[in-house]
Amino acid sequence: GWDFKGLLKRNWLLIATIVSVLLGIGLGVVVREYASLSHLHKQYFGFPGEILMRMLKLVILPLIISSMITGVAALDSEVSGKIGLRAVVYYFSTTIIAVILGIVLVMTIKPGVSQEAEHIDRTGTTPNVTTVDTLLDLVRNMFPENLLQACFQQLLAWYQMCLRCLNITKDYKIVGSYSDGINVLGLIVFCVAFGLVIGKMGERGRILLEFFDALNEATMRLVQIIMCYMPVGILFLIAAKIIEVEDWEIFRKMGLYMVTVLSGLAIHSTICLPLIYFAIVRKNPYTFTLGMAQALVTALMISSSSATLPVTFRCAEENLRIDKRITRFVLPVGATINMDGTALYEAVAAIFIAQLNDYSLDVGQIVTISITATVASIGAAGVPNAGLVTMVIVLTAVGLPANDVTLIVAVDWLLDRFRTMINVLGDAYGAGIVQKLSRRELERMDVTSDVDVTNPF
Ligand code: DAS
Repeated sequence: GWDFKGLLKRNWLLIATIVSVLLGIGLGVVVREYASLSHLHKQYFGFPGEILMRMLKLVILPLIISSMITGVAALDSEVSGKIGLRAVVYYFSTTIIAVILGIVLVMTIKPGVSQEAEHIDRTGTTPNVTTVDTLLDLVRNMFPENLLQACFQQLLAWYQMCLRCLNITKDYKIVGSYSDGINVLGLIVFCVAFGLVIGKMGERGRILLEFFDALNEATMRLVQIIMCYMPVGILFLIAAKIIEVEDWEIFRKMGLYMVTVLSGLAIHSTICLPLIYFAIVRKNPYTFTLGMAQALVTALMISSSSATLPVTFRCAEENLRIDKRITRFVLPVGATINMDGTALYEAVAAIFIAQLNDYSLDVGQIVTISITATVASIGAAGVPNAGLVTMVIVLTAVGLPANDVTLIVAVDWLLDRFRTMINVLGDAYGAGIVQKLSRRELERMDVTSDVDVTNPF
Protein backbone atom coordinates (compact mmCIF):
# COMPACT_ATOMS: atom_id res chain seq x y z
CA GLY A 1 0.00 0.00 0.00
CA TRP A 2 0.97 3.62 -0.33
CA ASP A 3 3.16 5.09 2.37
CA PHE A 4 0.75 7.99 2.57
CA LYS A 5 2.19 9.37 5.82
CA GLY A 6 5.72 9.33 4.40
CA LEU A 7 4.57 10.98 1.19
CA LEU A 8 2.83 13.71 3.18
CA LYS A 9 5.87 14.21 5.42
CA ARG A 10 8.29 14.51 2.51
CA ASN A 11 6.11 16.80 0.44
CA TRP A 12 4.25 18.81 3.07
CA LEU A 13 5.66 22.08 1.74
CA LEU A 14 4.68 21.37 -1.86
CA ILE A 15 1.18 20.31 -0.80
CA ALA A 16 0.85 23.37 1.46
CA THR A 17 2.02 25.62 -1.39
CA ILE A 18 -0.46 24.18 -3.88
CA VAL A 19 -3.27 24.44 -1.32
CA SER A 20 -2.28 28.05 -0.65
CA VAL A 21 -2.42 28.83 -4.40
CA LEU A 22 -5.98 27.51 -4.56
CA LEU A 23 -6.95 29.31 -1.35
CA GLY A 24 -5.32 32.49 -2.66
CA ILE A 25 -7.32 32.34 -5.89
CA GLY A 26 -10.52 31.76 -3.90
CA LEU A 27 -9.72 34.55 -1.47
CA GLY A 28 -8.89 36.91 -4.34
CA VAL A 29 -12.17 36.19 -6.12
CA VAL A 30 -14.22 36.54 -2.90
CA VAL A 31 -12.56 39.82 -1.88
CA ARG A 32 -12.86 41.14 -5.44
CA GLU A 33 -16.58 40.36 -5.55
CA TYR A 34 -17.66 41.33 -2.08
CA ALA A 35 -15.22 43.92 -0.81
CA SER A 36 -14.38 47.14 -2.54
CA LEU A 37 -10.88 47.74 -1.23
CA SER A 38 -9.24 51.12 -1.58
CA HIS A 39 -5.87 51.24 -3.33
CA LEU A 40 -4.16 51.47 0.03
CA HIS A 41 -6.04 48.45 1.40
CA LYS A 42 -5.05 46.52 -1.74
CA GLN A 43 -1.42 47.28 -0.96
CA TYR A 44 -1.86 46.16 2.64
CA PHE A 45 -3.54 43.01 1.35
CA GLY A 46 -0.60 42.23 -0.90
CA PHE A 47 1.95 43.00 1.83
CA PRO A 48 2.50 39.40 3.07
CA GLY A 49 3.19 38.39 -0.53
CA GLU A 50 5.59 41.29 -1.04
CA ILE A 51 7.48 40.14 2.07
CA LEU A 52 8.06 36.73 0.44
CA MET A 53 9.35 38.34 -2.77
CA ARG A 54 11.74 40.61 -0.84
CA MET A 55 13.03 37.77 1.34
CA LEU A 56 13.81 35.65 -1.72
CA LYS A 57 15.47 38.59 -3.46
CA LEU A 58 17.51 39.24 -0.33
CA VAL A 59 19.31 35.90 -0.63
CA ILE A 60 19.94 36.07 -4.40
CA LEU A 61 23.22 37.97 -4.09
CA PRO A 62 24.96 35.85 -1.41
CA LEU A 63 23.61 32.71 -3.07
CA ILE A 64 24.91 33.53 -6.56
CA ILE A 65 28.26 34.75 -5.23
CA SER A 66 28.89 31.78 -2.92
CA SER A 67 27.59 29.11 -5.31
CA MET A 68 29.33 30.45 -8.41
CA ILE A 69 32.69 30.98 -6.70
CA THR A 70 32.72 27.61 -4.92
CA GLY A 71 31.28 25.90 -8.01
CA VAL A 72 33.99 27.25 -10.31
CA ALA A 73 36.83 26.87 -7.79
CA ALA A 74 35.92 23.24 -7.05
CA LEU A 75 36.54 22.35 -10.70
CA ASP A 76 39.91 22.79 -12.32
CA SER A 77 39.80 25.29 -15.18
CA GLU A 78 39.89 22.60 -17.88
CA VAL A 79 36.88 20.76 -16.39
CA SER A 80 34.95 23.98 -15.72
CA GLY A 81 35.64 25.00 -19.31
CA LYS A 82 34.17 21.73 -20.58
CA ILE A 83 31.15 21.93 -18.26
CA GLY A 84 30.57 25.57 -19.18
CA LEU A 85 30.72 24.71 -22.88
CA ARG A 86 28.25 21.83 -22.50
CA ALA A 87 25.90 24.10 -20.56
CA VAL A 88 26.06 26.87 -23.18
CA VAL A 89 25.49 24.39 -26.05
CA TYR A 90 22.46 23.02 -24.18
CA TYR A 91 21.13 26.55 -23.53
CA PHE A 92 21.41 27.61 -27.15
CA SER A 93 19.94 24.41 -28.60
CA THR A 94 16.92 24.29 -26.30
CA THR A 95 16.26 28.00 -26.77
CA ILE A 96 16.39 27.69 -30.57
CA ILE A 97 14.03 24.68 -30.39
CA ALA A 98 11.62 26.75 -28.26
CA VAL A 99 11.72 29.63 -30.76
CA ILE A 100 11.10 27.36 -33.76
CA LEU A 101 8.22 25.68 -31.90
CA GLY A 102 6.73 29.09 -31.12
CA ILE A 103 7.00 30.26 -34.73
CA VAL A 104 5.43 27.05 -36.11
CA LEU A 105 2.51 27.43 -33.70
CA VAL A 106 1.86 31.13 -34.27
CA MET A 107 2.05 30.65 -38.06
CA THR A 108 -0.39 27.74 -37.78
CA ILE A 109 -2.92 29.07 -35.28
CA LYS A 110 -2.63 32.66 -36.65
CA PRO A 111 -4.05 34.34 -33.50
CA GLY A 112 -3.52 37.79 -34.97
CA VAL A 113 -5.68 37.23 -38.05
CA SER A 114 -8.63 35.53 -36.36
CA GLN A 115 -11.97 37.34 -36.60
CA GLU A 116 -11.74 37.94 -32.84
CA ALA A 117 -8.55 39.97 -33.31
CA GLU A 118 -10.31 42.36 -35.70
CA HIS A 119 -12.69 43.32 -32.91
CA ILE A 120 -9.89 43.97 -30.42
CA ASP A 121 -10.34 47.56 -29.35
CA ARG A 122 -6.95 48.95 -30.20
CA THR A 123 -7.80 52.60 -29.97
CA GLY A 124 -6.12 52.75 -26.59
CA THR A 125 -3.10 50.88 -27.81
CA THR A 126 -1.23 53.80 -29.28
CA PRO A 127 0.76 54.49 -26.13
CA ASN A 128 2.08 57.95 -25.51
CA VAL A 129 5.62 58.24 -26.83
CA THR A 130 7.11 57.90 -23.35
CA THR A 131 5.89 54.29 -23.07
CA VAL A 132 7.81 53.14 -26.12
CA ASP A 133 10.76 55.42 -25.40
CA THR A 134 10.91 54.16 -21.83
CA LEU A 135 10.88 50.60 -23.08
CA LEU A 136 13.54 51.41 -25.67
CA ASP A 137 15.66 53.23 -23.09
CA LEU A 138 15.31 50.30 -20.72
CA VAL A 139 16.39 47.99 -23.52
CA ARG A 140 19.31 50.20 -24.50
CA ASN A 141 20.83 50.12 -21.03
CA MET A 142 20.01 46.40 -20.90
CA PHE A 143 22.93 45.83 -23.25
CA PRO A 144 26.04 47.80 -22.25
CA GLU A 145 27.85 49.53 -25.09
CA ASN A 146 30.56 46.94 -24.89
CA LEU A 147 31.41 44.05 -22.65
CA LEU A 148 34.80 45.49 -21.64
CA GLN A 149 33.18 48.66 -20.37
CA ALA A 150 30.57 46.55 -18.59
CA CYS A 151 33.31 44.47 -16.94
CA PHE A 152 35.18 47.57 -15.75
CA GLN A 153 31.91 49.03 -14.53
CA GLN A 154 31.26 45.74 -12.78
CA LEU A 155 34.67 45.61 -11.09
CA LEU A 156 34.20 49.19 -9.89
CA ALA A 157 30.70 48.32 -8.76
CA TRP A 158 32.00 45.21 -7.02
CA TYR A 159 34.52 47.39 -5.15
CA GLN A 160 31.70 49.74 -4.14
CA MET A 161 29.59 46.75 -3.25
CA CYS A 162 32.24 45.33 -0.89
CA LEU A 163 32.56 48.77 0.70
CA ARG A 164 28.84 48.85 1.25
CA CYS A 165 28.79 45.30 2.68
CA LEU A 166 26.42 43.83 0.19
CA ASN A 167 23.29 45.78 0.97
CA ILE A 168 20.90 45.06 -1.88
CA THR A 169 17.88 47.26 -1.41
CA LYS A 170 15.92 48.42 -4.45
CA ASP A 171 17.73 51.77 -4.60
CA TYR A 172 21.17 50.16 -4.61
CA LYS A 173 22.66 51.01 -7.99
CA ILE A 174 25.46 49.03 -9.56
CA VAL A 175 26.77 50.99 -12.58
CA GLY A 176 25.14 49.59 -15.72
CA SER A 177 22.53 47.92 -13.57
CA TYR A 178 19.51 46.04 -14.80
CA SER A 179 15.96 47.02 -13.93
CA ASP A 180 16.21 45.03 -10.73
CA GLY A 181 19.26 46.79 -9.29
CA ILE A 182 21.59 43.77 -9.61
CA ASN A 183 23.64 43.34 -12.77
CA VAL A 184 23.51 39.53 -12.49
CA LEU A 185 25.32 38.87 -15.76
CA GLY A 186 28.22 41.09 -14.74
CA LEU A 187 28.25 39.52 -11.28
CA ILE A 188 28.48 36.04 -12.81
CA VAL A 189 31.38 37.09 -15.05
CA PHE A 190 33.15 38.37 -11.95
CA CYS A 191 32.42 35.23 -9.89
CA VAL A 192 33.75 32.91 -12.61
CA ALA A 193 36.99 34.91 -12.85
CA PHE A 194 37.29 35.11 -9.05
CA GLY A 195 36.55 31.38 -8.65
CA LEU A 196 39.18 30.44 -11.24
CA VAL A 197 41.77 32.60 -9.47
CA ILE A 198 41.21 31.26 -5.96
CA GLY A 199 41.06 27.72 -7.34
CA LYS A 200 44.75 28.19 -8.19
CA MET A 201 45.82 29.79 -4.91
CA GLY A 202 46.63 26.55 -3.07
CA GLU A 203 46.19 26.59 0.70
CA ARG A 204 45.27 30.26 0.94
CA GLY A 205 42.67 29.70 -1.77
CA ARG A 206 41.24 26.84 0.28
CA ILE A 207 40.63 29.20 3.20
CA LEU A 208 38.66 31.53 0.92
CA LEU A 209 36.84 28.53 -0.55
CA GLU A 210 35.86 27.38 2.96
CA PHE A 211 34.49 30.86 3.64
CA PHE A 212 32.35 30.96 0.49
CA ASP A 213 31.20 27.38 1.07
CA ALA A 214 30.13 28.29 4.60
CA LEU A 215 28.40 31.36 3.17
CA ASN A 216 26.54 29.09 0.75
CA GLU A 217 25.51 26.71 3.52
CA ALA A 218 24.31 29.57 5.73
CA THR A 219 22.37 31.06 2.82
CA MET A 220 20.72 27.72 2.04
CA ARG A 221 19.67 27.41 5.70
CA LEU A 222 18.13 30.86 5.41
CA VAL A 223 16.32 29.67 2.27
CA GLN A 224 14.93 26.74 4.27
CA ILE A 225 13.40 29.18 6.75
CA ILE A 226 12.01 31.41 4.00
CA MET A 227 10.41 28.38 2.36
CA CYS A 228 8.43 27.65 5.53
CA TYR A 229 6.81 31.05 5.07
CA MET A 230 6.19 30.41 1.37
CA PRO A 231 2.61 29.05 1.58
CA VAL A 232 1.48 32.18 3.45
CA GLY A 233 3.33 34.54 1.12
CA ILE A 234 2.05 32.83 -2.01
CA LEU A 235 -1.54 32.88 -0.78
CA PHE A 236 -1.53 36.67 -0.47
CA LEU A 237 0.61 37.14 -3.59
CA ILE A 238 -1.91 35.46 -5.88
CA ALA A 239 -4.94 36.89 -4.03
CA ALA A 240 -3.60 40.45 -4.33
CA LYS A 241 -2.92 39.92 -8.04
CA ILE A 242 -6.48 38.74 -8.64
CA ILE A 243 -7.87 41.75 -6.78
CA GLU A 244 -5.80 44.31 -8.68
CA VAL A 245 -6.55 43.10 -12.23
CA GLU A 246 -9.14 45.44 -13.72
CA ASP A 247 -9.90 44.26 -17.23
CA TRP A 248 -10.72 40.54 -17.50
CA GLU A 249 -12.47 41.14 -20.83
CA ILE A 250 -9.08 41.43 -22.54
CA PHE A 251 -8.43 37.75 -21.75
CA ARG A 252 -11.33 36.73 -23.97
CA LYS A 253 -10.17 38.91 -26.83
CA MET A 254 -6.54 37.80 -26.51
CA GLY A 255 -7.66 34.19 -25.91
CA LEU A 256 -6.17 32.74 -29.09
CA TYR A 257 -2.87 34.54 -28.55
CA MET A 258 -2.66 33.18 -25.02
CA VAL A 259 -3.57 29.69 -26.22
CA THR A 260 -0.72 29.92 -28.74
CA VAL A 261 1.84 30.92 -26.12
CA LEU A 262 0.61 28.49 -23.46
CA SER A 263 0.42 25.53 -25.85
CA GLY A 264 3.95 26.31 -27.04
CA LEU A 265 5.19 26.36 -23.45
CA ALA A 266 3.27 23.16 -22.68
CA ILE A 267 4.70 21.28 -25.69
CA HIS A 268 8.23 22.49 -24.96
CA SER A 269 8.06 21.48 -21.29
CA THR A 270 6.24 18.17 -21.67
CA ILE A 271 7.68 16.88 -24.95
CA CYS A 272 10.80 18.71 -26.21
CA LEU A 273 12.76 19.04 -22.96
CA PRO A 274 11.80 15.57 -21.61
CA LEU A 275 12.81 13.99 -24.94
CA ILE A 276 16.23 15.66 -24.87
CA TYR A 277 16.68 14.67 -21.22
CA PHE A 278 15.67 11.06 -21.87
CA ALA A 279 17.86 10.82 -24.97
CA ILE A 280 20.94 11.83 -22.98
CA VAL A 281 20.31 10.75 -19.37
CA ARG A 282 18.16 7.68 -20.09
CA LYS A 283 16.03 8.29 -17.01
CA ASN A 284 12.34 9.11 -16.62
CA PRO A 285 12.09 12.86 -17.32
CA TYR A 286 8.71 13.19 -15.63
CA THR A 287 10.09 11.97 -12.33
CA PHE A 288 12.71 14.69 -12.79
CA THR A 289 9.98 17.30 -13.35
CA LEU A 290 8.16 16.10 -10.23
CA GLY A 291 11.35 16.60 -8.23
CA MET A 292 11.38 20.22 -9.39
CA ALA A 293 7.70 20.82 -8.54
CA GLN A 294 8.33 23.17 -5.60
CA ALA A 295 10.56 25.39 -7.75
CA LEU A 296 8.06 25.31 -10.62
CA VAL A 297 5.17 26.39 -8.40
CA THR A 298 7.36 29.12 -6.91
CA ALA A 299 8.30 30.38 -10.39
CA LEU A 300 4.62 30.30 -11.37
CA MET A 301 3.76 32.45 -8.40
CA ILE A 302 6.57 35.00 -8.38
CA SER A 303 7.46 35.31 -12.10
CA SER A 304 11.16 35.60 -11.40
CA SER A 305 13.82 33.00 -12.25
CA SER A 306 16.39 34.77 -10.09
CA ALA A 307 14.14 34.91 -7.03
CA THR A 308 13.23 31.24 -7.59
CA LEU A 309 16.91 30.26 -7.76
CA PRO A 310 17.18 29.41 -4.02
CA VAL A 311 14.29 26.94 -4.41
CA THR A 312 15.71 25.62 -7.68
CA PHE A 313 18.95 24.85 -5.84
CA ARG A 314 17.15 22.99 -3.06
CA CYS A 315 15.05 20.91 -5.46
CA ALA A 316 18.00 20.05 -7.70
CA GLU A 317 20.32 19.11 -4.82
CA GLU A 318 17.91 17.64 -2.26
CA ASN A 319 15.24 15.96 -4.44
CA LEU A 320 17.25 15.14 -7.57
CA ARG A 321 20.66 14.66 -5.90
CA ILE A 322 22.44 16.56 -8.70
CA ASP A 323 26.15 17.04 -7.91
CA LYS A 324 26.77 20.41 -6.20
CA ARG A 325 29.78 21.06 -8.43
CA ILE A 326 27.31 21.12 -11.34
CA THR A 327 24.36 22.95 -9.75
CA ARG A 328 26.48 25.72 -8.24
CA PHE A 329 28.11 26.41 -11.57
CA VAL A 330 25.19 25.82 -13.96
CA LEU A 331 22.03 27.01 -12.18
CA PRO A 332 22.93 30.71 -11.62
CA VAL A 333 24.12 31.00 -15.23
CA GLY A 334 21.00 29.20 -16.50
CA ALA A 335 18.67 31.39 -14.46
CA THR A 336 20.18 34.42 -16.15
CA ILE A 337 20.79 33.46 -19.77
CA ASN A 338 18.77 30.28 -20.40
CA MET A 339 15.16 31.32 -20.93
CA ASP A 340 13.37 28.96 -23.31
CA GLY A 341 9.95 30.21 -22.23
CA THR A 342 10.85 33.82 -22.82
CA ALA A 343 12.38 33.14 -26.25
CA LEU A 344 9.29 31.23 -27.37
CA TYR A 345 7.05 33.99 -26.05
CA GLU A 346 8.92 36.79 -27.78
CA ALA A 347 8.85 35.04 -31.16
CA VAL A 348 5.10 34.38 -30.81
CA ALA A 349 4.32 37.92 -29.62
CA ALA A 350 6.32 39.54 -32.44
CA ILE A 351 4.60 37.51 -35.16
CA PHE A 352 1.21 38.04 -33.45
CA ILE A 353 1.76 41.81 -33.71
CA ALA A 354 2.77 41.42 -37.36
CA GLN A 355 -0.47 39.54 -37.99
CA LEU A 356 -2.50 42.21 -36.18
CA ASN A 357 -1.02 44.81 -38.55
CA ASP A 358 -1.52 42.61 -41.66
CA TYR A 359 2.25 42.76 -41.98
CA SER A 360 3.47 39.82 -44.08
CA LEU A 361 6.86 38.60 -42.94
CA ASP A 362 9.25 37.07 -45.45
CA VAL A 363 11.62 34.20 -44.59
CA GLY A 364 14.49 36.59 -43.85
CA GLN A 365 12.38 38.42 -41.29
CA ILE A 366 11.26 35.15 -39.71
CA VAL A 367 14.91 34.15 -39.34
CA THR A 368 15.68 37.60 -37.91
CA ILE A 369 12.89 37.13 -35.38
CA SER A 370 14.30 33.72 -34.42
CA ILE A 371 17.76 35.13 -33.81
CA THR A 372 16.67 38.29 -32.03
CA ALA A 373 14.20 36.36 -29.85
CA THR A 374 17.04 34.07 -28.79
CA VAL A 375 19.41 36.98 -28.09
CA ALA A 376 16.68 38.97 -26.35
CA SER A 377 15.92 36.04 -24.04
CA ILE A 378 19.61 35.86 -23.11
CA GLY A 379 19.60 39.58 -22.36
CA ALA A 380 16.44 39.39 -20.28
CA ALA A 381 17.15 39.44 -16.56
CA GLY A 382 15.42 36.84 -14.39
CA VAL A 383 12.93 39.34 -13.07
CA PRO A 384 9.19 39.87 -13.67
CA ASN A 385 8.22 41.21 -17.11
CA ALA A 386 11.80 41.08 -18.40
CA GLY A 387 10.61 39.26 -21.50
CA LEU A 388 8.21 42.08 -22.26
CA VAL A 389 10.98 44.68 -22.14
CA THR A 390 13.43 42.80 -24.35
CA MET A 391 10.64 42.03 -26.83
CA VAL A 392 11.03 45.56 -28.14
CA ILE A 393 14.39 44.44 -29.58
CA VAL A 394 12.62 41.81 -31.64
CA LEU A 395 9.98 44.25 -32.87
CA THR A 396 12.47 46.93 -33.86
CA ALA A 397 14.68 44.31 -35.56
CA VAL A 398 11.94 43.60 -38.11
CA GLY A 399 10.51 47.11 -38.17
CA LEU A 400 7.27 46.20 -36.41
CA PRO A 401 5.33 48.95 -34.67
CA ALA A 402 5.59 48.70 -30.90
CA ASN A 403 2.19 50.28 -30.43
CA ASP A 404 0.46 46.97 -29.93
CA VAL A 405 2.74 46.20 -27.00
CA THR A 406 0.13 47.59 -24.64
CA LEU A 407 -2.22 44.81 -25.76
CA ILE A 408 0.45 42.29 -24.88
CA VAL A 409 1.12 44.03 -21.56
CA ALA A 410 -2.49 43.56 -20.47
CA VAL A 411 -2.09 39.76 -20.32
CA ASP A 412 1.66 39.68 -19.68
CA TRP A 413 1.37 39.24 -15.90
CA LEU A 414 -0.22 35.82 -16.46
CA LEU A 415 1.94 34.62 -19.35
CA ASP A 416 5.07 35.78 -17.53
CA ARG A 417 4.35 33.26 -14.77
CA PHE A 418 4.14 30.35 -17.16
CA ARG A 419 7.19 31.28 -19.21
CA THR A 420 9.20 31.77 -16.02
CA MET A 421 8.15 28.27 -14.93
CA ILE A 422 9.45 26.85 -18.23
CA ASN A 423 12.65 28.89 -17.88
CA VAL A 424 13.30 27.30 -14.49
CA LEU A 425 12.44 23.81 -15.76
CA GLY A 426 14.86 24.28 -18.66
CA ASP A 427 17.61 25.30 -16.24
CA ALA A 428 17.00 22.24 -14.07
CA TYR A 429 17.03 19.87 -17.05
CA GLY A 430 20.26 21.56 -18.09
CA ALA A 431 21.88 20.72 -14.74
CA GLY A 432 20.76 17.08 -15.01
CA ILE A 433 21.99 16.77 -18.60
CA VAL A 434 25.33 18.52 -18.01
CA GLN A 435 25.92 16.31 -14.98
CA LYS A 436 25.38 13.20 -17.10
CA LEU A 437 27.70 14.49 -19.82
CA SER A 438 30.36 15.36 -17.22
CA ARG A 439 30.26 12.16 -15.17
CA ARG A 440 33.70 11.03 -16.34
CA GLU A 441 35.35 14.29 -15.25
CA LEU A 442 33.52 14.25 -11.92
CA GLU A 443 34.45 10.60 -11.23
CA ARG A 444 38.07 11.31 -12.13
CA MET A 445 38.08 14.27 -9.74
CA ASP A 446 36.53 12.13 -6.98
CA VAL A 447 39.22 9.51 -7.39
CA THR A 448 42.21 11.85 -7.64
CA SER A 449 41.22 14.50 -5.13
CA ASP A 450 41.81 13.88 -1.42
CA VAL A 451 38.58 15.75 -0.69
CA ASP A 452 35.69 13.95 1.01
CA VAL A 453 33.56 12.83 -1.96
CA THR A 454 30.19 13.31 -0.29
CA ASN A 455 30.83 17.01 0.11
CA PRO A 456 33.48 18.11 -2.40
CA PHE A 457 33.70 21.63 -0.95
N1 DAS B 1 10.04 36.70 -15.61
C1 DAS B 1 11.23 36.30 -16.38
C2 DAS B 1 12.01 35.27 -15.57
O1 DAS B 1 12.16 35.47 -14.39
C3 DAS B 1 10.87 35.73 -17.71
C4 DAS B 1 10.26 36.77 -18.60
O2 DAS B 1 9.93 37.86 -18.18
O3 DAS B 1 10.13 36.46 -19.78
O4 DAS B 1 12.47 34.26 -16.16
